[in-house]
Amino acid sequence: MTTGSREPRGEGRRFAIVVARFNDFVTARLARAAVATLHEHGVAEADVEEIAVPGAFELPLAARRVAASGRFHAVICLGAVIRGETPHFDFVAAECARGVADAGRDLGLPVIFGVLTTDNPEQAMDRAGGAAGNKGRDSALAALEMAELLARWPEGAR
Ligand code: INI
Repeated sequence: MTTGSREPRGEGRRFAIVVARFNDFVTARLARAAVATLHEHGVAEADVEEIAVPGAFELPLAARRVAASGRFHAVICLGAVIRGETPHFDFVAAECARGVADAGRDLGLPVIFGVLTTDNPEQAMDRAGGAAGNKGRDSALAALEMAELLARWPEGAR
């Protein structure tokens, strides 16, 4: 038997969306889709809070603080790291991915990695409502599903 829902409901649950301003021509589209998806699944307007940070590198610290507040059932991190001429991309992308994963594990809360890492702006736009879907929507669905899963599997004694 497999449990877990592809159509998770969000009534009564609260979500934070931490979104990087860097490459906001992409990240604004991710955030819009994430908010819309949460509402489509029953999350009330007052139960979604958007928090902006300068860039993807700042997502882990902000997500950790927001998750630690105890006010949310999941935190969704959104960003777009687009490869340039320098190795900066690799540092930002790697630190962001590791930091977001650590925040979720350390705090025992779903902290969703909705950060695009692409070679160019076209690939990013494709994944922000273009031909390849919208990472913001996918991230909201992951947050809803994980919030539901953790409600079903509360922390045990060990
Ligand atoms: N931040 C991003 O979110 N995406 C990028 O593509 C990016 N690049 O390529 O530089 C980026 N850099 C800024 C970084 O996230 C920090 O905000 C900055 O280094 C200050 O700590």
